[in-house]
Amino acid sequence: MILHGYYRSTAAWRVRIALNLKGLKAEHRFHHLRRGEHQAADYTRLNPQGLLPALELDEAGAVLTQSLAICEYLDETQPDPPLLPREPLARARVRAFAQAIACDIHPVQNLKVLNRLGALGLDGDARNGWARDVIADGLAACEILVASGNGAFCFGEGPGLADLCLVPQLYNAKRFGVDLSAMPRLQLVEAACAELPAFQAAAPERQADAE
Ligand SMILES: N[C@@H](CCC(=O)N[C@@H](CS)C(=O)NCC(=O)O)C(=O)O
Repeated sequence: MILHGYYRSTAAWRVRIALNLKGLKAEHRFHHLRRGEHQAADYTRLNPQGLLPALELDEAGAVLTQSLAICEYLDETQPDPPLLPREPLARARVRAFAQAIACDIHPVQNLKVLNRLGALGLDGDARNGWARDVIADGLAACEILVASGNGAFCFGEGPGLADLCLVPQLYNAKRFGVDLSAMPRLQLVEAACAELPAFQAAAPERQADAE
């Protein structure tokens, strides 16, 4: 498999964690986001959205896009250890948490949105303030979604889809200066994930293209 990513792409980071949790190897190809390499024709042929990540499978010509779809594909083809619980209600709760981040927080603070805000006249401070506010609002809701849990991870005693979305999003939260003090449960989960080699090896600073 070939994973197309960038060290600081939080969506690619989710897939790196999933691959590591499953013990799956992939070749890594890097596309520099700030230099716009994800918009080059040889990449948009793979992902017409021009977004990272994309996963080229060993099956000739098969390419997967969208990090959550990729993680669920990996979970279905390599079920052990599971990224989702088996029971439907519990599965729906984990997916809801993951989507709260991947569908409702991350896209609003994504590079192309910040660039567009810049083009509309917002200066750097205002753009960063935008990102900080949307991440803070979204993560405050995430804290409530997992507040009643008492496992080490978002939903129980093992890491899964929710955790692999949370950790990269917390990294972005810190980058943009979000105050996490009112989110103790999210911070505990982050600390538990940080103990695991699968999360450690997926961290941006451990990637070959890290700057
Ligand atoms: N929903 C997509 C989001 C992918 C995405 O937005 N990736 C970012 C990097 S984290 C990207 O490629 N951004 C390029 C841009 O904003 O121009 C997924 O989960 O895969």
